[in-house]
Amino acid sequence: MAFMKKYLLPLLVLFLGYYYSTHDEFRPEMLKGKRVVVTGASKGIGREMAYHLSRMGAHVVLTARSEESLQKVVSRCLDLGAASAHYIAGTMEDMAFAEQFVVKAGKLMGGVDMLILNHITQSSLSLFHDDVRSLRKVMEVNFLSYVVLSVAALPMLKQSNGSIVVVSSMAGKMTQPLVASYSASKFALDGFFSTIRKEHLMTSVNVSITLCVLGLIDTETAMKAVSGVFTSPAAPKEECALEIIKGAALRKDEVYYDSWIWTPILLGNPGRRIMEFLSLRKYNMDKFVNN
Ligand code: NDP
Ligand code: 2M3
Repeated sequence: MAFMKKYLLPLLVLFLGYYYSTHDEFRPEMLKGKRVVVTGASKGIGREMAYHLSRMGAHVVLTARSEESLQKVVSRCLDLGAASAHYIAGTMEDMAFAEQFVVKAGKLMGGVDMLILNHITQSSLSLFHDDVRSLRKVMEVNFLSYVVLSVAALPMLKQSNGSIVVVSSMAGKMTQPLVASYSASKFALDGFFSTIRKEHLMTSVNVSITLCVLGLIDTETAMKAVSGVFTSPAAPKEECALEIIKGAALRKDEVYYDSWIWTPILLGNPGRRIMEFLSLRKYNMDKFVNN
């Protein structure tokens, strides 16, 4: 009890004080007139993000493979109040499409303020045996295309001091059975984009990177994928989409969204953060920084 009073309580007060002093309030006007690209926007969380952004008065360019669905989403976006709404259909298996898509999106809106990377290739829960072909496809669509899209958007994002938003999963921070390839692709996103975030910090590139760590969300695809294999409460896709946009607008490093309140604390990994902070101090970046 004495230990609690002497150490834990002051630490808690310090932590809460720090948390609230450095965390701005989100206001929907933050997105008004912003030029936002959303991938995987024909259904699920991507579609809900497009709807929220439209209500907030953003410009949106959406993509996915299904032209028919995108058409419907775009017309609803316009009804909801989007400053402008366009779609470009194509597959993220094709890296040339990924690159051209960003360039075209930039031309449609006269620049890009936010790039939301959300699409994944179809995957079902299964044991990994020897399916290297499907692993390669998962890595290409869920990871490599994210890198290609970011590279293509970076010149525009630098100009606007913009943001990259990477939609990941708890399966990109911890391991569970039946999702080996999917999990590998989500861990890869953390390795790559968290490194790039540090490089941006050390080279004064003002492009924020927000990694979103989601638990089970009630999209049609996810509910079908887990049905009969595991039951855990699924959080609502509408709120999930809003939390991603809030975190992105506030330029947070990470957003956690799950139905269990302990998830952000348990997956937040203070050990990793301390090690990363300490290792940064050993660097001399002179060789890599211009002027
Ligand atoms: P959905 O299946 O509802 O949506 C996936 C989107 O990606 C669709 O718009 C789909 O459109 C598009 N897509 C699929 N294949 C391709 C392709 N080859 N090229 C381009 N686009 C493609 O998924 P969710 O909304 O549930 O998930 C969205 C994100 O959230 C993902 O990154 C996922 O990993 C993450 N997440 C979701 C969880 C959940 O429980 N729902 C849990 C944790 C993370 P189309 O088929 O028309 O191409
Ligand atoms: C969206 C679209 C999600 C999925 C999908 C599969 C799974 C469903 C992703 C997770 C979480 C998870 C417990 C492992 C992973 N198509 N196809 C999914 C298979 C659950 N997914 O990322 N939960 C075990 C919820 C975090």
